Amino acid sequence: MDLDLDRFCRELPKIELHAHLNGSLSRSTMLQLQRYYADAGISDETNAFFDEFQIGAGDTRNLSDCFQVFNIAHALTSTPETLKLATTLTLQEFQEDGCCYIELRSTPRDTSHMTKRQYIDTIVQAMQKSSQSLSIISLLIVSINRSNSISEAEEIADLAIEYHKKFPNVVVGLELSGNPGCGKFENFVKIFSKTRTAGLKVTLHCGEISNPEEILQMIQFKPDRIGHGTCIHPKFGGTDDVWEALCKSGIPVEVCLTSNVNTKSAPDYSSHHFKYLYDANIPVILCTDDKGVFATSLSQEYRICLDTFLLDKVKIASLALNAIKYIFAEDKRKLLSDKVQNFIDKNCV
Ligand code: 6MZ
Repeated sequence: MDLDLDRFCRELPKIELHAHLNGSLSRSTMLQLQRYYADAGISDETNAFFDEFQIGAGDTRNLSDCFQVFNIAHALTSTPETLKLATTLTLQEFQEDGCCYIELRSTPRDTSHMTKRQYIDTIVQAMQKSSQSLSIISLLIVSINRSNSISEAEEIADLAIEYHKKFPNVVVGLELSGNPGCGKFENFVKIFSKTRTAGLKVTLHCGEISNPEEILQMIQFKPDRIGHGTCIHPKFGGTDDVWEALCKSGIPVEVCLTSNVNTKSAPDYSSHHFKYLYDANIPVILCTDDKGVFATSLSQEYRICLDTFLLDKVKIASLALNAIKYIFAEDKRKLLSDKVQNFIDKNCV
């Protein structure tokens, strides 16, 4: 390993635009959360499943299996106190990894200790508090799970609108995620149209499995970004039509290399669809997806990308610089661009 490049990827100020809170919990964060439950006398019942949380390289589980592991994290973030701690520790870890801006996403859920409203409120508070001690800029994208009922999704969307009005600099978007084999985008279109009219940005998990009809509906909806885009190119289960639609749309794609490889959505790094997106000049943003589950970090994703696709320092740093064009906090673009450009000027001679 070239240590110099490792350090370059770590110190490069990076932008994270696709990270699910409960998939991002590190082992050390989970241990702290467990300790909290033990001290509070609440049984969390996660001990037996702890080792199942991580889906590392070579794991036999695939994409549809991976959705079960989030229950383990959910058992550890079921109270306002632990959700707050999980948010704070996760933001800290992203900062330590050289990330200067993050749009963290999470699905509000009712638990026996809090409501969906308290769930959003807790994360917003944790982000505001963290901004006093951390330099990383953090914002929240509220998630709807494809398995949510329509009435549940409406409730979440209304809360997202309410919190966007109260905290426009924190709650910035709504996204659709969850097991791509469940639910249909068309059932959620009205909800996303309503939140968009209210000023929230939209990002959609799109084409995680082959479903050209839905991919086309999503592209025609013109989201601000899409996540994954795995099965859009004809080589990966897409069609010429959907690929052409994506190319014409200019919609940026949040790419999660290790997540796709570890869930076997991509056979290996070198045949990952990143190459096709990049070569077609479709804007790509390197992201982690679930750094805890997939045992990765944002700097590791940059390093893997550099090695696999033989990019040089300027090209890899340009990925971070270009990502800034697609962040939802438009007022932060100048500040962040100056920061990344400064780093490039100093380190890419
Ligand atoms: C689709 C995913 C995902 O929201 O509880 N999630 N949805 N595809 C993926 N690729 C692997 N990874 C995570 O974080 C966990 C939730 O994020 C979504 C799932 O709905 C999962 O339950 P939060 O913070």
